[in-house]
Amino acid sequence: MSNSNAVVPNDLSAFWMPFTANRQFKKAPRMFVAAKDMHYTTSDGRQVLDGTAGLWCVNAGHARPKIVEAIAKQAAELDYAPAFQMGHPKAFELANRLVDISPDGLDHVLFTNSGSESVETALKVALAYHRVKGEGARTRLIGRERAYHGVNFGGISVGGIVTNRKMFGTLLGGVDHMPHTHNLAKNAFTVGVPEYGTELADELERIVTLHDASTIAAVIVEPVAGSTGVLIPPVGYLKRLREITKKHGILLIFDEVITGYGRLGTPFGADYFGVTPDIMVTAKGLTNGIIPMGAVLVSAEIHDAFMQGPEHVIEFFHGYTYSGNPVASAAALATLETYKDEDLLTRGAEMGVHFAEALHSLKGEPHVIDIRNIGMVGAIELEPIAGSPTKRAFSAFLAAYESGFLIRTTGDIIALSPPLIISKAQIAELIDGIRAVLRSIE
Ligand code: PXG
Ligand code: PLP
Repeated sequence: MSNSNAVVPNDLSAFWMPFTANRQFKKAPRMFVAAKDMHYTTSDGRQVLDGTAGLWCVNAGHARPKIVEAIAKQAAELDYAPAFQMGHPKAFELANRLVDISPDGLDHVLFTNSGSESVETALKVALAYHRVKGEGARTRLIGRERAYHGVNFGGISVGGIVTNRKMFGTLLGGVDHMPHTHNLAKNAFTVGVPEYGTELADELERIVTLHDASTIAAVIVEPVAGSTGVLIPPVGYLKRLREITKKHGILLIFDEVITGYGRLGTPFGADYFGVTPDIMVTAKGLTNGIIPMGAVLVSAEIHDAFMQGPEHVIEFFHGYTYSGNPVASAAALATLETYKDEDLLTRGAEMGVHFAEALHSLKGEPHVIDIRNIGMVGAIELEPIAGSPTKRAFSAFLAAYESGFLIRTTGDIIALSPPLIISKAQIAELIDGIRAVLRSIE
């Protein structure tokens, strides 16, 4: 059965939804049919305040005119150009703009279509880099417990979320993991960056000693672990990782799929923490979520290592049909312009202070065992219902949706990451909405 004009589809069975409780959803669907600025419109005509920038990606808010217009114009002018052995101007322009706004030392860009593809690209660049340098024994990849690096095989191998890994066999070989840095006993209710746990970075030294540096290609971390529940690194932790990787000739990859494009109140997490990686993985906010696209930035040293041999030979055997797609490039350029027009890459620094204050006012509300924040990201960790983990947070999600707020939950943690255009009044509205939800659920 199908009815292409229906606002609400009449048969939901064909679409196997991603990361969704499909059977439960299809019994009581939640559908968005429109969006503008800070709000979604539901299929039953209600306005929902977007507390999560979609899935952490709509940083400039919804349906921004410059971006919408750029897409329409580009689609009519040059819809597609082959990505391999051909070019089009906007992909080059975009790469230059990205190099301009990213930390010094990241000078070249590879385009992808998602965060997951950006992660795979980064891992492959790291492995191939050592090989072209004559250090082909450096094949190990080091990730971290509780990390999310997308859902492809490389990403789940270096990732540290058990449910995303356990069904899928042996994954990549030669991967090890550092411990995560979350510590409720020591750091609960910290405002901003937590004090305790810097020495956990030294676990990397232990892993290097175990395997020998000569076997390790790269370390990949999210500057702030997002998907797993907003785990903010202890003070000095990322600097320490940088020192250790540099000392041992190991590449440091920052997965900035969430922390990139203004989320922390700085253009990138690297800027916030004053640590420049060798490779930076981005996606999401690059196009404001409107067209799938990712970008991986690499140092000149990495890029230049590949630029050898006969000039007619392909230097790196990797790429996607849609790498640097013209419409995606146009969307990204218009997104970066919108960020610039409205200072959105740094607006979170000031707004984050109001956001933190409002968020931490939830301390003492029912079920709340931790609150944490950085830039325009926040998390409220709830005491799980004994024997039914995730149930309480999911009830909060449903209650929030019913009362007009989109929040995100992972485990028993509520994560917030509103569009960076949010006003002070809307921050207050969102937090008061969550307060009411916490008081209403079991
Ligand atoms: N790396 C990081 C750090 C991410 O957060 C990815 C890679 C993968 O990106 P793609 O575009 O392939 O999904 C992500 C994505 C959530 C949530 O609510 C988080 C993500 C995606 C969907 C939901 O926590 N992160
Ligand atoms: N599978 C097949 C059969 C293909 O021909 C291609 C690309 O040509 C792919 C997968 C990869 O698709 P993409 O380049 O969109 O990642």
